Amino acid sequence: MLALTACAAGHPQSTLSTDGSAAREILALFRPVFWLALGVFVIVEGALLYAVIRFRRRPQDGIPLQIHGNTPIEIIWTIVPAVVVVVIATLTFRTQALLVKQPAESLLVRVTAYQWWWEFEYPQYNIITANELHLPAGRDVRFELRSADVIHSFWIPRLSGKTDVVPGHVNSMTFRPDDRPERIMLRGQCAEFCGGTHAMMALWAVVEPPADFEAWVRQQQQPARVPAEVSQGRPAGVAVQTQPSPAATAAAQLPMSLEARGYRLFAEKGCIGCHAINGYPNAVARVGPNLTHVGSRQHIVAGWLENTPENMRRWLRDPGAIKPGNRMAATIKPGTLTEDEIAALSAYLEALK
Ligand code: HEC
Ligand SMILES: [Cu+2]
Repeated sequence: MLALTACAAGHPQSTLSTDGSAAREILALFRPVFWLALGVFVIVEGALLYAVIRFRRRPQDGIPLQIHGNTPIEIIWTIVPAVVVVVIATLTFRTQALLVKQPAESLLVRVTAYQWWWEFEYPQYNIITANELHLPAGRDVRFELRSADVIHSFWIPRLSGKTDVVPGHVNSMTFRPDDRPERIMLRGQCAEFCGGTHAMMALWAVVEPPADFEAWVRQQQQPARVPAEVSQGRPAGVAVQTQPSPAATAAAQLPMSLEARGYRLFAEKGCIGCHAINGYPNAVARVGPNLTHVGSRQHIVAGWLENTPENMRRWLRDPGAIKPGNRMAATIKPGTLTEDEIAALSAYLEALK
């Protein structure tokens, strides 16, 4: 079973096929250390097996020859391991020095780990998103790693080694995703046990050509979409209209779309107590993921579910069944939302492209 895991299609989390500078440096260290270790293993275990078989006790044997010490052998088994250790240490220090090198100019991403999801902030672009990390191919990226609660570990195996995310301390990580013409999705995972559903604290890194990244940035910088009926005058706490326009009066007489009802429910059901949506009045909380463009993400719930209307409804129906103990489940329980409200909220959220 263990050997079969090596056959995983596409090696989603393999450190042996790399897509970034830091992962490649680490692999370049891993290879010689692995072969050295294998050599030591074969020699030591081989000598042991040989001795056990060749000098095993036979019926006619008495007490074997008693000896004490052997200076040449002792010198050899002190010097050889010392040389091996010096070689490994030299290679390791070289790699470490490469990994902490700060590029002159880089994209800055502030990562905040929460139980059990990831927030990504791009201060140079004024973007906050969650669980889906967009990176331009061929550009240096520097990460500032912070924790909102307990110790986590940030790890995208094909891009870099893991770095602990420690409360009260800012760690950093730097690497450059390989330049490539097409867009790739790489899975990442929290690598430090952080509570009940730590195993479900994943993320997806989307490495894309610079032009695609710029387009993504422009899209993420837009405020969230407001459903037509709301923006055309159905009041939702946005603007006070003393003299409704004829268009607004006409709009007010139409039945509301699912999306527009979802928009209203987002405040009415208390979602704004935990989630931010840029452009939505008073939705600024950072207890849960920023939902401004949640509809544009390929996954929801920290990389765990594909972002489909059906999965969105499943999540809203009973978040605790999918991720036991998560903070949303403390408020949103089975039955908190009716099926009708779930459909409306899901329609609204999925439209937030
Ligand atoms: C008590 C705080 C809280 C409330 C109230 C709350 N949420 Fe959440 N929500 C969270 C947290 C925390 C997560 C992250 C869960 C995880 O992945 O571990 C989350 C995740 C989500 C996600 C998945 C986002 C993603 O990108 O992974 C959606 C969608 C969502 N909430 C919608 C809603 C809606 C709609 C409501 C109102 C009906 C709501 N939430 C109410 C805290 C809350
Ligand atoms: Cu974790």
